[in-house]
Order: sequence, then structure tokens, then C-alpha cells
Amino acid sequence: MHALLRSTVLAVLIATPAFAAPENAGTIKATSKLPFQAQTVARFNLPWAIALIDADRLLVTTKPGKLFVVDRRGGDPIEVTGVPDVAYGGQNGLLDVALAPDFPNSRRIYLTYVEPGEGGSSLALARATLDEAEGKAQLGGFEVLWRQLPKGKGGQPGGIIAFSPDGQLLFLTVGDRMRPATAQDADLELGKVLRLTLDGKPAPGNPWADDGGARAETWTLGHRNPYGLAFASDGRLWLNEMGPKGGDELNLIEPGKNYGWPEVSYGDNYDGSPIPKPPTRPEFQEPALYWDPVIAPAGLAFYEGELFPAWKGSALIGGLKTQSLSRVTIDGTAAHEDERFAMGARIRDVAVAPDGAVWVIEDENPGRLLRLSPR
Ligand SMILES: [Ca+2]
Repeated sequence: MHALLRSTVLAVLIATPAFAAPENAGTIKATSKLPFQAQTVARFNLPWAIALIDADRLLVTTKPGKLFVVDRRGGDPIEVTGVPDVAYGGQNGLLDVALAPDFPNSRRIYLTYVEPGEGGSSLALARATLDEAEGKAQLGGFEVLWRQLPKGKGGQPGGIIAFSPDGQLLFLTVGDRMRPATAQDADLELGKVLRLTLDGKPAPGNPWADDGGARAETWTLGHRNPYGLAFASDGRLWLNEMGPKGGDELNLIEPGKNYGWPEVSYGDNYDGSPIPKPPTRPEFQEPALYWDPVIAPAGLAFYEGELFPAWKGSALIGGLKTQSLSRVTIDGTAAHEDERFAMGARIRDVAVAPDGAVWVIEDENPGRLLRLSPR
């Protein structure tokens, strides 16, 4: 081959790799120079998830099984009655809370929790109305829409809810419950992202919609313990999940794809035994970025507010192990961790309010509910 042609071919090969290698963001240092002030609004025993009703009011779940309405303008949190019994312990308990897309009219909310029962426990998805009057709040018309069967042992429940941008569908993460092989078993709901109707049924148009059972509900598979799920403003769906030792991931979620757990991981098993790396098995989808060492990623929210203009379009991710809040820049399908803020406590969930403030909750007892606004 002519030398000039050969160098041109080489240059093209180098410039356009077949697979862009994901960034390892694990070694990024957290800064204690925070560009925000943190107002403590309330404290809870092991809070787990937050859902904003408006710029001032929000719902808070606690892992032991309580649900509260909080108003930052004053007054103590109001406990919502009618929450079901949950299987509380380790990573299990009352988990996510989300407002229905039509909440202003319907007053409906969705909850996930680990449900006790014969043979162990399992993840459940339920819906109810939030009925508020005279300083009291209760759940009305409570109904379980979906439950993972069969029940069994284990933590790592997943349980994160996200609604499609058009408000017509519900996406639900289901963890592997510490049974890794389930994530590759198409007949089980464990280790999957499910795409459901608002009534908890398999959504039309799913990749395996005609196959029935768990397959009909499945959108993606091969997940370990996904605690973050959110749509970016361009309609792309993103998920963060806890991997094994050194293998936390941020994934772009696309229908029918297999994200590889437990066949591949950038991490290794906790006993030190190696796991094959993703490039060795190109049939599995690579993460957009990974963390080694891990951050233990929890809540995920996209920032589209006005108070922090430099954060627009960024993913905000709570870190449990690193006690931090990460800001990840998303450019189409690529992700890069730009900043990590030292928060001094395990950050379990993140939400962005209509006024542009960022709310976070600490996974501690007591765990603070914080409202972040510019200094
Ligand atoms: Ca993976």
C-alpha cells in the first residue's frame, strides 16, 4: 500500500474507533468547595426517595416504611397513613415514590416497596391517591399493580420508577435480589428494566411483547442493582446501577439490549475473583461510563432549571459510598463526570424543583432533606 494512503487509513481508524471506550470516573476527587448553599428542611429515619409536588412541597419515603408530606415554608412533616406493611431490613423496605403524570388532576402517586409474604419478599409496584385535608394525609384506593414473583430472599431490589416523556408509560427497575444469574434469565423479572402501562401491565411494543410472562414486560436485561432511572430532555433514558467491586455503571437504556450482568463487568467479584471485561463480549452493551473504585450510585435526576445555568442538561447522581453528588455531562450518547461535590453523608436521592433548586436526601439516621440553591 502507498505510504500516504496507509497513513490516511491509519488516521481514519484511530479517529473513528468501532466502540468508544467508556470513561472510568472512579478516581475523580470530590471537592468541598460547593457552589451551593444547603438548607436543611427536615430530618428522617433512613429516608429513601423524594418526589416534588411543587417548588415548596414534596413527598418523602423512609426505608422502614413511612411516607411524609413536607412543606419547606413551615410545619412538621405530615405522615401519610395507609401505607402497606413492608419487608424492612438491609437494602429492603419502602422504596420509591413518584407522582402520576396526571397528578394535578388525579392526585395519584406510585410507590415501590419490598412486600413480605410466603416464601420471602419481592418488589411491588402500587398506586393510590394522596388525599389531604386539614393538616392530615392518607392514601386512598390503594392497589398493587405489579409484583415480582416468585418471592424469595436477598437485597438489591431496584425499584425505581420513571415515566415516559409523554406520560403514557411507566419504566421500572428490578434488581437481581443478589441472585446474579437471574439477570440473564429471560423468564424472570429480576435484573431487568420493565416497560409497563400506567396500570402495571406489559406495554404494547415491547421487544418481546408476544412472548408473554416476564418477557413481555422486559425492555432491557442484564442489570444488577439499578437505583437511578431518568429521561434526559432529548428523550433518551439513562440508568445508573451498582456493580460488584469496582463495576458501577451509567447506562444509556435502549430497547432489547443486554447490559451484561453477571457475564461481564468492569468490576470483579467481592471475593476478588475476576469477571470478564465488557470488550471481550461485544454482544453486551457497554456502559456510557463506569466507576472503579465505586461511588455506589443511587438517585439520578437531569438538571433543566435556571438557578444553576452551567448545569443545564447534566445528570445529577447521588453517591452513597463516596458521600457525594456527581454532575455528569451528557452529550447525546456520551457521558463524562465533570464535578463531584463532597456532601459529608450518603446521598440517596436527587430531584430538581420547578424553581431550579436541587433537592437531595441523605441515607442516614437522621438523614437530612436538603434544598440546594446558589451561594
Ligand atoms: Ca453492564
